[in-house]
Amino acid sequence: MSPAVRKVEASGEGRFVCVQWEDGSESSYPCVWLRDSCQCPLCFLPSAGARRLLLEELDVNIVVKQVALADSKKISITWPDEHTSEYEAEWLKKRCFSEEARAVMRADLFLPEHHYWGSDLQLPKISFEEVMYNDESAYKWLCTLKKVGIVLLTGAATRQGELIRLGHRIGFLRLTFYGPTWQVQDKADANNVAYTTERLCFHTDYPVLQHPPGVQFLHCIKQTAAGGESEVVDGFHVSNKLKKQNPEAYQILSSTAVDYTDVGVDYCDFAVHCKQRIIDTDSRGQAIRINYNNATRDTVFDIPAEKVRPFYAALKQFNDLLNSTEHKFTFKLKPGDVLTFDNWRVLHGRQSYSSCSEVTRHLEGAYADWDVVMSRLQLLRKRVLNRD
Ligand code: OGA
Ligand code: NM2
Ligand code: ZN
Ligand code: ZN
Repeated sequence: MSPAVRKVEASGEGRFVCVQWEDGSESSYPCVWLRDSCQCPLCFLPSAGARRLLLEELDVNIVVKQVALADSKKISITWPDEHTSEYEAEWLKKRCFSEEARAVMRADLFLPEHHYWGSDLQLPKISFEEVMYNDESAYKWLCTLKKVGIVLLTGAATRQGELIRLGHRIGFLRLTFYGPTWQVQDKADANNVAYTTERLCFHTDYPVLQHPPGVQFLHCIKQTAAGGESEVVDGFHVSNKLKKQNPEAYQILSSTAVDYTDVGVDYCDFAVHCKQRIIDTDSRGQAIRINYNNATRDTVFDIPAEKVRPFYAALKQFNDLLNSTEHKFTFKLKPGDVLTFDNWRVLHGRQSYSSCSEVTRHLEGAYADWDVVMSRLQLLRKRVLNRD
């Protein structure tokens, strides 16, 4: 049910407009924001859903000249220059500046809720073809990917090209120097440690890029009989643990800029360098992105000599926690499995397998950006929940 307005009036010497709702609650809107958000065709371009009004034209000290109820579902404001603006009740209510209303909007837009996990992970599984053709399944997939950080899609065809299809399902894949999709196989003169039969310890992919891929897909096309098991761990959960158990190590890993490097030839030739903090945090000190691949961590290390050993000690502590049986989850991909996970949150690894003259193990991999995945998630949500 859309909200109705009981009363509207200017307050704070005309600097605010106060709306009293039928349910007795109140919302107060700053005039500068109301003027800036005018929805009239001069100020707003509906076809783009974007503001036409230029900041040059906005008076930050603006006050209302007159405010009135057009009807119970709409208020109208006249500004000192006689420009008039109308605002729908529902539109206003959603944009209420109260702490609670902003929290609701934030949750709707960014789905920040995380379900942390350890070795007890119940790996979420959904059928690959259902995700391809059914919007509810696709919505479920992306919601779970955001919340849990990992989902296994099952029953894909065991041939290359399935990730291209999955990319089209969300929008598009992220191209990198390793190509639009890439083949994880034992290769002669491997240009990456992933393209050998060696063990890969817990890592996130591609911290050498300024904006590392947010989401990773690994499609198992062929699996070796012995070895090659996958390991995953919830990097946010482990970071929280580290912060509690060893605040000093957390402080070092969340503040030290670590050099990464990747030089070689694949999709094209490349020589990439980047500085990343291994635990990237937000303004409240909460981990928001793990940037850790021990293989591409540079031998160039641009920090003072006396800080080097403490850094390694901190990294060891983090690595030990990642590898603890309490935190890591081990499983083995089967042909037709597509592992999808949050590459900013979940660290992954694999056990070694024996080398052989023929190819015994083959995964096809691809990346997507969180921007693209979240965009598809929002569109699917509207469609599935039949809103807007
Ligand atoms: C990779 C990787 C995992 C595997 O290619 O970056 O982590 O199981 N591969 O081979
Ligand atoms: N591959 C799998 O950071 C990395 O080098 C991750 C990337 C080669 C595309 C590996
Ligand atoms: Zn206007
Ligand atoms: Zn990897």
